[in-house]
Amino acid sequence: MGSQSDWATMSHASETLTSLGIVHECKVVSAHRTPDLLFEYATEADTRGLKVIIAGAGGAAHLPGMCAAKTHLPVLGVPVQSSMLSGVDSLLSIVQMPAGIPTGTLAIGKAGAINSALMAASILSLNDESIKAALLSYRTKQTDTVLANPIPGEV
Ligand code: RP5
Repeated sequence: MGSQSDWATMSHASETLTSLGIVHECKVVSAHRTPDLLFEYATEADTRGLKVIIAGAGGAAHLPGMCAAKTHLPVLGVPVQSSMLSGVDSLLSIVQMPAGIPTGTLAIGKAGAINSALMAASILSLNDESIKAALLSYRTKQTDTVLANPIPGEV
């Protein structure tokens, strides 16, 4: 994520990954404040064994796009809700990548953070049966919870 202030949002991605048993690391790497670290992180990601990168950032959110420019690994961008423009600035900064360097863009805020983890799990499940089982179990539990909780008074 681009700042410690993004952790309130991105912790939801981390918690979801943990609940699925997916080993991961959480780091602050800023496209603006630590650009050399970002280049190093993205350039070395593949050889370090990373498979998917989730990049959460707010405002002029260059982090996912710049990260994707320096690695062929899938980069999932989470627009963090900003105080001035409610995250619409973050969303547009991440989603409108010119052709050639893609970023997968999730929803603004908590929902996007959770879904970034589920999307990462979906990608990893293509080559990992235990993650596939964990993801299917997560979805089944979610469905069962909805079905077990009808609108009060309308059972
Ligand atoms: C972005 O600037 C970060 O991703 C964060 O969402 C935003 C504000 O950062 P702080 O000023 O709170 O550190 O780079």
